[in-house]
Amino acid sequence: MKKNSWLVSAIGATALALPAIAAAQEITLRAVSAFAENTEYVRKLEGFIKQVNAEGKGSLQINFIGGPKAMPPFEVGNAVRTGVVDIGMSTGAFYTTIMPEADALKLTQIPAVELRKNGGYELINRIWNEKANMQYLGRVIDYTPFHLYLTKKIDKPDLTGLKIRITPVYRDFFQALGATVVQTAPGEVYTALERGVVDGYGWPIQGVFDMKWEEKTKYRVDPGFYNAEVSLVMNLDKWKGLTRAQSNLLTKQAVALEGQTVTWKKLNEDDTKRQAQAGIQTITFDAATAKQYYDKAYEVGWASAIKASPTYGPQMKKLFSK
Ligand code: 173
Repeated sequence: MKKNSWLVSAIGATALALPAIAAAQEITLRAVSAFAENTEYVRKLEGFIKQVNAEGKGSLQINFIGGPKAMPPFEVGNAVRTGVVDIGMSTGAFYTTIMPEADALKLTQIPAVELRKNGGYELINRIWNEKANMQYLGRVIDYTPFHLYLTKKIDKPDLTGLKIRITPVYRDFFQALGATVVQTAPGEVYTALERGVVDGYGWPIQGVFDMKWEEKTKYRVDPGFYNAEVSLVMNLDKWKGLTRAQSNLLTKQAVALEGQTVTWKKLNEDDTKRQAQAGIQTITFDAATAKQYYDKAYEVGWASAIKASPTYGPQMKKLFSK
């Protein structure tokens, strides 16, 4: 009885909604971010969503659910894989439990715009499709190195006796330099510094101020290394269910977003100055030591990527390196 009356009213509602049949075909994708709402990453994501929603009226809309308050950062990848959400903005380091290859995007030495042309994106999507049930849509940040930030001074690249906050991005490199490592989400860095649980942390050159880490940071070690990666990924089944017009719109706006990644150069310069103004001192090494430090980051990074993925590691190295 109940079921039938529901059916009848459902039919009634459909009949009433008939004039709006075109609107009924519009789909709304749910997006989450592994990074907090007040970051530049989310500002870029919001710009992307605004463009998609403006152009996708009647066809495709994106609803931004939120950042780490809505979903723990290290769970975003899996939520995209399983379809709990449709689109995630995250970094490969946050979903290495799905596939170790994800973290290799930090090793790209050529910008995303070129990876779209040299076969890099085909390889990425072969891997992301096959191993993570994800479509890789595009990169949000480029041209941006990671750095080691410290509360204690060092005079050579030796981290013996220091506890450093990491994610998989920095693990092998900092361990190779002798550090004891502690993995945390970005949201836990401030407290870890405050309580002396860590003597430093890895982070890109930009964004230290978003969570007030300058209050607890005394030194930045130069040079930076790797290429910070934050990207948009989408559930593969959802992607395959899109019409050509819908998927083209997402690709077009992802390409447009990548076209804007040059703005990171300016953002990075601004934050470098701001760090100095905030009293963060720079630790540098002599030229030969600096080169060794930088080269070691890549040596260790690729060695571990290839060990974790003997098939795809070498292919990624070939296409991602200068
Ligand atoms: O949390 C991190 O330090 C991290 O892995 C990361 C990756 C890309 C951008 C910013 C942070």
